[in-house]
Formats: sequence, C-alpha cells, structure tokens
Amino acid sequence: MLKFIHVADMHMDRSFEGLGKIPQALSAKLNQENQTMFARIIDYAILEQVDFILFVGDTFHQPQISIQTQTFFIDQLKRAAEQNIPVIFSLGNHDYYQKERYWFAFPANVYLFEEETVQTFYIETKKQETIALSGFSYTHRWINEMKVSEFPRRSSKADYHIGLYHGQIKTGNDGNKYAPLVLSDLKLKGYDYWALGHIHQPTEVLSQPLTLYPGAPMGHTKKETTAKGILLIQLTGGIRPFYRWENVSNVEWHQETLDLAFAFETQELLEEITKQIISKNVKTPNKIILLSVTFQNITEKSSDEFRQKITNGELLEYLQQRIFQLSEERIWLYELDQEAKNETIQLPLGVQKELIDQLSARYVSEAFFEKRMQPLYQQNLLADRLPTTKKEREALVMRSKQKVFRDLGIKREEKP
Ligand SMILES: [Mn+2]
Repeated sequence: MLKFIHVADMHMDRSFEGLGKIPQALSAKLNQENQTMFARIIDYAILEQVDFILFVGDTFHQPQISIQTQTFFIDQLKRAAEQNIPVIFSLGNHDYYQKERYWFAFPANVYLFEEETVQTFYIETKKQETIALSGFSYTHRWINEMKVSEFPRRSSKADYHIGLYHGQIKTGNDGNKYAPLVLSDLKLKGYDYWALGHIHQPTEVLSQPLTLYPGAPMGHTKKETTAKGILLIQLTGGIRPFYRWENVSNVEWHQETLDLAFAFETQELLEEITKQIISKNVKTPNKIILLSVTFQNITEKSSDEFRQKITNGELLEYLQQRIFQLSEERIWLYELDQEAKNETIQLPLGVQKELIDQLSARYVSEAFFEKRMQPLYQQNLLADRLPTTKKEREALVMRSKQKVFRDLGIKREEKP
C-alpha cells in the first residue's frame, strides 16, 4: 500500500486580499499563518508517516521568493528529510523555476523538476516498492503546449506510476496558457494517479485513473471560500483508492446574512449587531475568521440613515474595530453589504474625458497593467483572455474606454 500527500497552489507568500486597512496585529498573524500552514503540512506528513509528499506547483505566489521565506521553507523540508520522507516538487506558472533565484540548496530528500521537458524520477519506499513519478516544471509564466503526450506510458519497472501536472483542462477548441490538457489523454498513460495543480477549487476530475485538484489549501481572497486543504491519498493496487482532504488552515472566509427584521431602537442596533456576529463565530476559537456580512430586512424606520452609514463605510469601520477587539483579535469584518431595495444607478458627476484618457494611457503600460490586473490573472477562465502584447493591451483599453464613454454619456469629439 502506498500513502502520500498531494499539495498544490499553496501560494505561501501571497498576501490576503480585499480586507481593507487591517490592524498591524492582524497582518502579522495572517503572514504567520502562511508559514504555519506549511509547517503543519510537514507535521501531518510525519504524523501519518507517508511515503512521500507531492507539491504540484504554485507553492509560492511569485517566482522571486524572499530569503526569509526560503530559509523557513528549506528548514521545514529538512524536517521531512530527517524522517526520510521524500518531497517531489514541481513548479507552476506563479513560481516558475529559475535556478538563480534559489539561495539555498534543497536537502537530499527533494526531487525537483527543473525543466519544462517531462522527466521521470524513481523512488523506492520503505516497503521496497518502486514508484515512478513523471512531471515537469514551468520555467516561464505560460506554457502554451499540451504536455500529456510527452509523458511516458506506465513504467514496467514501477509498482506505481504517478503523473504530476500543473495545468488547466482544455475546454472546446480554445487552448489556454497553462499547459492545456485533455482528460481522455490522461487515461491512455495507464497511471495509478494524476496529481493536478492550478485550479484553486478542490475538484475530483476523474475517478479512473484517480485524478484530483487539491485546490488552494488556504483561501487568500474571498473567492477562495471553498478551501478544503491538502489531499491524503492511499493506493492499494487493484482495490479502490482512498483519498480525503485534510484541513491545514486556521484562516477561514465566512459570509453571513444578518436579519434585522426585528425593529430595534437605533441605540440598540450597534450592540445587537455586534452580539449576533460574535455569537455566530464563537464555535471556532482557534480560527481567524474573515467575515462578510449582508444585512437583510432593514426596517423602514431610520433605514435611510442606516443604509447611508453602510454605504459611506462608517458602520464598517466602527464594527470591524469593535468586533476585532471583542473577539480577541480573531474576527475581522472586511465587508458590509445590504440587500438592495430598488436601487437606481447614479452616474458620477463631472467625470472628465481627459481624466479617463489619462487613466487609459496608464493601463497600456505593461507594468501598470499587470499589477492592476493581478487578481484577474489568477482567475483561470479570465487569465487566457488577458492581453499579452502591447497591441492587445491597447485594443482592450480602447474598447473599455469606449464603453465607459458610452455608459457615462460622454461624447467623443469628431475627428477633423
Ligand atoms: Mn497556477
């Protein structure tokens, strides 16, 4: 029997996005959590005495990793080395491999895919079973080619053959920039398991051969509320494989609806809201909760005043401080929303055409565009459609500008 851990898309040095202006204490805690989670993965591997750990890309959020993060990372890998647990490491589109950016040597238990060409490692487990592991790393931000055909067929020398693949399933006739893959091609290789990476949503892709995306083990934005953790896999040759997700994160993103139908007096309202939010989150005392609250049934009495205080941010600012304090710095309210009553869109007054022109010109610059669009590059469906050349950026900016002009009713001056 073979038992191992499959991790992908950890994005260890990624900051938490969309939280507003967070207190120093929280920011320190969250950064710490990124690292603690990785230590917890190694703890878990040791506890379970797994045969090896697979990291299938985007372990880091960017190709350039700070010396501090690297030291921590290597130290943790050494803990696995002391227990003779091999770590197989492939890199994805975010942390694409560039040798000169690594300041320390990897310990001897690490098998690193250094190239975009598919390679196969053979390792022997403590039970003297031979495992073939085929995979590749990104050495650029994008891989346009489909890589599955480069993978060898199941090895006759191995008891188990596993494929590591950081990439995105091809849909329709369109390719994508993340090593597009077609599921029927995976089946032809005869492997026991395909360890995928890249999609942040935990997903069972195929049951035969078992093919899984573990998903991002910890959510870094409010779009990653579905994080389940890392995968523990057991293969037993023949009998149905076993797998389960193991939660390793102490950060959770919650979305709650608060019903205000009960007509509170204005002076009771703040206390009541605070109380309800706290009482809903006392069950998870060790977690950091990043919370979005939507108010429902705002009663007519004083509702305009109340809605206004939501819109202008006053209420959020008050509640986030108060709740953060009362929860012993554990709950951070990052967003307040209200169920819409028939709202009309108000166009901003005095928007100047020149201002929009200036802004658009900035978006044509690659550095500015990439920085501002960073969250979009992480949305798999969108990322493919983002421009890569100056010409494509210009065309996109032009189209957006025209739409803004149209929506705001700004007339373009006629060409002479
Ligand atoms: Mn990726």
